Formats: sequence, structure tokens, C-alpha cells
Amino acid sequence: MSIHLEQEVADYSERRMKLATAITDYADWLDRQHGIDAERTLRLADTASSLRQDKLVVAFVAEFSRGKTELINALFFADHGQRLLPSDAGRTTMCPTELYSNRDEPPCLSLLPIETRRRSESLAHLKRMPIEWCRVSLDPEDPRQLQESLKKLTETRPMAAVDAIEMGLWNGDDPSERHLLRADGTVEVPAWRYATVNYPHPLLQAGLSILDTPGLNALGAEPELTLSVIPNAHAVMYLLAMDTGVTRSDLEIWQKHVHRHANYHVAVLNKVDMLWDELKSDSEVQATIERQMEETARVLKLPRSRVFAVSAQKALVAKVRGDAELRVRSGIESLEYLLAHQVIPARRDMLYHAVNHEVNVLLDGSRVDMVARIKRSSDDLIQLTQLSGKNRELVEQARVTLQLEKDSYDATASQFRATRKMLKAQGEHLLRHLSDDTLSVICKSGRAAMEASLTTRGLTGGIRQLSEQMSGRLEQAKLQADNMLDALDQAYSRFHSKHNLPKMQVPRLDLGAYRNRLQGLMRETEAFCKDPANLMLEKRFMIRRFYAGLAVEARKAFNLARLEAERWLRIALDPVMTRIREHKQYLDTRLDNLKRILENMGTLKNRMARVKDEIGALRNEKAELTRIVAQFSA
Ligand SMILES: Nc1nc2c(ncn2[C@@H]2O[C@H](COP(=O)(O)OP(=O)(O)OP(=O)(O)O)[C@@H](O)[C@H]2O)c(=O)[nH]1
Ligand SMILES: [Mg+2]
Repeated sequence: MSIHLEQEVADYSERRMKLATAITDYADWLDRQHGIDAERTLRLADTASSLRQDKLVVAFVAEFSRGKTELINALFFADHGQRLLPSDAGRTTMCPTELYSNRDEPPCLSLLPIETRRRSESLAHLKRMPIEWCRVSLDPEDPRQLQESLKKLTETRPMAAVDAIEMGLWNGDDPSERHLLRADGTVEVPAWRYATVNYPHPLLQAGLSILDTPGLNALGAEPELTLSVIPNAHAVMYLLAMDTGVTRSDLEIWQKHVHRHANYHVAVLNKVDMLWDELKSDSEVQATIERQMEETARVLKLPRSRVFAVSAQKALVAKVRGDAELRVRSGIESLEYLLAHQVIPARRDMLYHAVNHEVNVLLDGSRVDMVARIKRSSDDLIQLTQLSGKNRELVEQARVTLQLEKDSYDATASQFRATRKMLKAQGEHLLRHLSDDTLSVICKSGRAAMEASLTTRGLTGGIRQLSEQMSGRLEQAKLQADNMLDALDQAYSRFHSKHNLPKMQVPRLDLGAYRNRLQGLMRETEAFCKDPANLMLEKRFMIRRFYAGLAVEARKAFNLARLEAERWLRIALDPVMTRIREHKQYLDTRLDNLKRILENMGTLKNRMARVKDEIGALRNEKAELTRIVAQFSA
């Protein structure tokens, strides 16, 4: 195991946990401020928990037998002293396999039977239904047992050809597949649809998650993989074989499933050892490798720096035997370096950036708030100091001035209550644009448009309608939110300029990410529709499945947009109300104190002592906040 890789992943995990702790500390701090920011505290708890659970997903994609599984073995599991995941000539891995670690459950291989493909539930949904899965316990201490159990990933079973066609597992029209039909009318199909391996490996425990996929365009048959899992992986390793170079089917899978997506992807020319030739000089061999790499970069339209040449098999052998020279020759180190020094840091920085961006806005708000509260108490103290030793008339004067201020404040506050009522109504309207009912209507009409003709044209029409209507709703919700924000801004400015409340800043409602997601799905659909393989009549089933997969993904984006809007509404309205109420309370207390001082001038000293204590406590909280802020930049 490369030291770099383990260290980088451990460092990534440690920083992630530290950041999560800083967020939790900050949430606790906010909670102590009289719980005035319940919504923000909740949001922070959410962010911290998703940080703790964050997984760095690396997917391995290729035509069959390019060596994906062997490379995974070499990169991550060589310390087992043997080949952990089954890798062999011909088709080996039969179903997409996700390797990860979850400490809450015992190590285990879970397999989803292929028959579930008849059903309309998404993979994500089925993952939450343990009853659907077959489980095999894994014993990490026993490599033999592990290896035996993991052989299940290669299992196949016979299935009636009609069923296989319906499930998109066999295409009788394809001459290259026709010979698979047996005399008894069955074909051999994968036994499992999807597998997960929960395994306590240090890299997996640190948050790495690996996706091994089967070749033979099995990806296309599982829309969720092409629409969401692969595009959302942080890095995709695309494998090719050095001896064959980029074949037609390699290029097809690359264009269909990898290159279009914006995530980080590299091409790995595997089996470089096949060029090692004792009758050729090293420099001749090197020149051939270079040529193949140049050619691959050109055909795949990738920068040359994103193409690697390795021998997964020799790397595995070298690691198992501790052969340093062979290991260097295998080229595996350049891939390990890439993972350790580019993929992982890129993910770490992105996560940091996103979290800091979100938290900084809140931290700024808290700092401004804190300064304002200290200033308020200091002003209070100054006034009390000025009054001490003075006569009652002066105190009475101060009380009258304060009363006037309070009356004026009450007027602004009641004016705001009317604004708030109006905003609440607008907020409900906004949520209606994104409601479940709206969504159902959109989905239903999209489906109707599609059902009308089960051709790709019908599908495009249906999905275009789905996407356009959803985007339209997001747009309307955003416009409404912008209008609300203008009204809010005016109201806050009034509090700021007239009553010296700290300037309150409400972020804009940003639904861009969800709109982008819908547009991304739209692009996937266009590609699906243009693909001649999907035009055949027998593919109706596939088209239906694709539409179902798409609707699930689109629905997900739309639901997330609604949650975001709900959250935004609470952030826009609730904390402000609390602050306004808090300021009113503050004015009331001060007024009350002045009244009490008027009744008995002797209480002035006590009051001063209390305000001093208050200032002391506030300064401590401020120091604590500074400490928390420092944790974020550490
Ligand atoms: N010579 C050589 N053979 C390799 C290398 N890597 C893998 N192989 C062999 O190629 C065959 C296929 O490897 P796998 O790892 O099963 O390929 P895969 O891409 O996972 O294939 P599927 O699971 O069928 O999609 C196996 O027999 C491996 O031993 C390599 O670097 N050099
Ligand atoms: Mg494999």
C-alpha cells in the first residue's frame, strides 16, 4: 500500500472530522446565545453530519476484461497477499459493486437479485430495504473465506430469453449475442443486479468508496448509474488495454458514460506488461508505450497528462511479493500519486470551500451580532455611570428619552409585523410552486406525453416537458424569493438606520444547483435518445426504465429545491423576528431599570455591577467565537 495514499486519505478524513467538530462547536455556541438561531443551529448540525459521512467516490469504468477489478486489487487490497476481488479472463464482474466501510454494521457482502430489475423502485430506494438483499458475512481475518465469498460477484444464472429481453439483459437482434441462446430457450444472465461490500479497510474507513463496474455496456441497462452514480463520482478511472488500444466499444463507452461528465477522469492503459519484450531494448518498449499513450490521448480527446500506463497485474504481484523494482516498472505509483496528490486534495479543497462558504456567512453574522450586543451593554454602562451621583431629574430625563425611543421602535416593529404577514403569504405561494402536488401534476403530464407514443420521440417529448416545467417552476420560485428579499432588505434597513440594530443580511435563495442538475439530466436524455442502440422497438422496456430513472432523479432535484426554499424562508424570517423581539426586550429592561433607579437611587450601583458582569460574559463568548473561527482556518 502506498504510504502517500494512506496518509492523504487519513489526512483528508482527519481534516473533515476537525471541520465537523468546529461546526458542532459553533452550533453549540449559537445555541448558548439564548437559542436565538434554532434554524441556523439545525442547518449547521446537518452540514456537520454530512461532512462526517462524506465519501470520496472513485469509479472504475471500462469494457469487460480491461483489468478494472485487477487494478482495484492492486491499488487497494494488495496487502491481503492475494487477489481479493475475483478477476479473470472474459466477463468476470457481473454486477456493479460498491466497496465502502460502515462501522455500525458487521463486514458483509450484500447482493441484490437481478429480478428486482422488473420493479420500478430506484436502486437508492432498494438500498434502504434490507429485506430485498442476500447477505454473506465477511471475515476480514480470513482471506480464504473473503475470497470465496466474493466469488459471488461473478455468479450467473439461466433465464428465459423473453424475460432476459424484457429486463434489457439480452438482445437477440445483436449478432454478437445471438449465440448465447440455448436450445432450452434460456440465456445466461448475471445473478445479481448490484452488490455492496462493507469492509473495514483503512482507506474505506477514512471515507473512500470504490465502485467497480461490469463491462459489456452493463451500465446502460441501469439508468441510475448513468444518470447519477457515475456522473457524481469524484473521479472516474477509465481502463483500456495496452495491446488493443482504443477499440470501438471502448470509445463508445467512454463517450457515453465518462467523457461527457464534468468529474475528474483519467484514462489508464492497462496491461503494459504485454509490451515487455526481452528481444527489444527498454527504450524501444518505452517508445511503443509513449506512442500508445499519445494515440489514446488523441482519440479520447484528453490531455496527455491524464493518460497513464500501468500493469495492474504486475503491480499486484510486486506488492504481494514485496518486489520494489517490479512495482516501479508496473507504473502503479503514478496512479497512486494521482489519487493521493490530486484527486483527494481536490475533493478536500472543494469540501472545504463549500463548507466555509456556508459557515462564513453565519460566522460573520454572529460576529456582527456579538459586537452589537457588547456595544449596547457598554452604552448602557456609560449612561449609568453618567447618571451616578446625578439627581433624579436627570434620570427622569433619560427615562423620557428612552421611552420615546421605545415608542418609535414599537411603531417600526408593528409596521414590520404587517410586512412579515405579507411575506409569509408570499412564502406560501413560493412553496406552492415547488410543492409535491405541483410535482405530481408535472410528472403525470410528462408521463402522459411519453405514453402517447413509446418511441424515442415520445420519450424526448415527455422528458423535455418534465424538465421545462420543473425549470419553469424553479425560476418562478426564485423570482418570488427575489421580490421578497427586496421587501425584507428595505425593512431591515429601517431597523438599522432608525434604531441602530446591526445590519441584517439575508442570503439570496439560490436554486441554481438544482436547475443545473435538471439541465444535466436533460443532456443525458438527449444522448440516450440519439443512441441508435436505444431506437429499436424491443427497447421500449429500456425507454420506460430510463424514463422512470429520470423521473426519480428529476424528482430528487425538485424535492431538494423545495427543502432549500423552505429553509431559506425560515432563515429569512425567523431569526429577524427573534432579533427584533430581543431588542424590544432590551429596551423594556432598560426602561424598567431606570424606573427602579428613580424609585430608589441606591439601586444604580447594583445595576452597574450587573451590566459589568454582562459585558464580561459577552466578552468571553466573543473570545470563544474567535477561537471557533480560528478552527475553521486551521
Ligand atoms: N497481462 C496482464 N493481464 C492483466 C492485467 N490486468 C488484468 N489482467 C488480466 O485481464 C483479465 C481481466 O481482468 P479483470 O480485472 O477481471 O477485468 P475487468 O475489467 O474487471 O473485467 P470485467 O469484470 O469482466 O468487466 C484477467 O485475466 C486479468 O488477470 C495486466 O496488467 N496485465
Ligand atoms: Mg471486473
